[in-house]
Amino acid sequence: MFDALSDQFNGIFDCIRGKGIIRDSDLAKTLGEIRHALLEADVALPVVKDFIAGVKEASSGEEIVRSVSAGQMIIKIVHDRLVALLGGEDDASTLQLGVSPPAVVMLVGLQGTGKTTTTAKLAVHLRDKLKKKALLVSLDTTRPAAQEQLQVLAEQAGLPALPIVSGQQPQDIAKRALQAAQLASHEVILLDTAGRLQIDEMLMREVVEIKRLTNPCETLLVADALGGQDTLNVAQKFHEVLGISGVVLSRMDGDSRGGVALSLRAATGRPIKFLGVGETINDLEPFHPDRLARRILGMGDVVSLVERAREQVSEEEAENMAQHLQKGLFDLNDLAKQLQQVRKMGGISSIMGMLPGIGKMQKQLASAGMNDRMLGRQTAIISSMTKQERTKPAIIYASRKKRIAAGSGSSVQEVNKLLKQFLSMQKIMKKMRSKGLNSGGMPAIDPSRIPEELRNMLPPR
Ligand SMILES: Nc1nc2c(ncn2[C@@H]2O[C@H](COP(=O)(O)OP(=O)(O)OP(=O)(O)O)[C@@H](O)[C@H]2O)c(=O)[nH]1
Ligand SMILES: [Mg+2]
Repeated sequence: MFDALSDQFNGIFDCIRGKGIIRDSDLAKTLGEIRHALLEADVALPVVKDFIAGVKEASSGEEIVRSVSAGQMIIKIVHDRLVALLGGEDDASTLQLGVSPPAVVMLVGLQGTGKTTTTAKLAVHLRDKLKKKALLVSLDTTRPAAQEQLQVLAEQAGLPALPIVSGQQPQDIAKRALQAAQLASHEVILLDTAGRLQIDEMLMREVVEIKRLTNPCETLLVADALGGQDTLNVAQKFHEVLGISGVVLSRMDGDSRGGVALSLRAATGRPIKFLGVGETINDLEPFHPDRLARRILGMGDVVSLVERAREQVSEEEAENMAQHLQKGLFDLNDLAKQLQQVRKMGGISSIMGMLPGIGKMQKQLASAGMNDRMLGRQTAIISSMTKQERTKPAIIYASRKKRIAAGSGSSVQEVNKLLKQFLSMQKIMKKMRSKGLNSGGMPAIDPSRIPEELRNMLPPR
């Protein structure tokens, strides 16, 4: 996500970071480079112009360009402007559900943008993160088997869906959904609607009518991040006709250059609330402008990283690991567990992307073979060892190495490399222990070690 843009910003900032006085010509050059980077990321031209004008105005003051840390101040200005461009400080992903239940959330959008998938993803999000019970309802009577598609997703995720009554019209299904939700005390109703071509007046009229009937708290447009300028036009049109409250941007896992995400707010005046980042029902991320801006600018996103660690690694698991390590018992089972934790948290590149100032190092690590494939291979190597070998790696001599290599589809060199890596980790753990430091498995998940200002930003456990 945003890799190319992030690389460009890193390069641009490297040139000004340590600078004291910034001359007008330096500022003009920096602004030119930012403009170029944004255009290359497919950000809409008027948005780019506005952005550059805003940064220029804020940076031109005498007190900034002549200050001792002019470079840093300009970086801060770009950051703040980027946050504003993405939707401001507000936590946009908070759904407005504050009416007497059931709160209706309606999803609309062009054909194939991901409405049905997003409906299921949102229900999972509501259930798992907000502890709210949502009823899934498909109003798509246009495409064959569309209602069944939602039903299947609901079943897979163990979510309630409104039973299908064949032949019923969308308006009638919506009314039935309202009654059913009241009876079964569902707090939220998620309405998946039929995909439409923009020009399809009849289908447009249908959503307007359904909106009038159900009075949704949220009318979310599901838009495709890969659609470029078309996506922006569609969003404007939907907003004009229907009045949307926010956008879910799907396919952010594809090779979107980020332009749509950066232009949508300016184009519609409506916030992006969630990002779709894959095809499974868990692939939905709340949209946080400030965190995303930091990621784009290579400043890291430690808050999301800590949250992800909390979600993926239970407190008990972390506690067990820490105790084990404190006793100086770091063995290959522990290494396997740590590799697995890294994978659960999205893999090396995803974690690296969230750490501050890691841009260049990420490339070096990747070229040294530190990547997610390596994680998989190392896990396979450890799985091919016997229980005894894992707790006592010292017994692994040549013939055992050969067997392990064959069993894991790797080479003896790779087994050697892993063992060497393990030994140096073990040494570090021992050293830390002798110095009385807690070497704990995943430092990020021990709340007492998170700086207070970060802790305050986290949701309660
Ligand atoms: N990679 C990726 N694929 C997605 C994402 N969201 C949806 N898809 C895929 O896009 C395809 C279409 O998704 P649907 O949810 O059926 O789209 P829809 O808008 O309901 O389509 P219609 O009802 O036909 O208009 C499916 O194959 C989904 O798995 C996403 O965030 N990333
Ligand atoms: Mg659909």
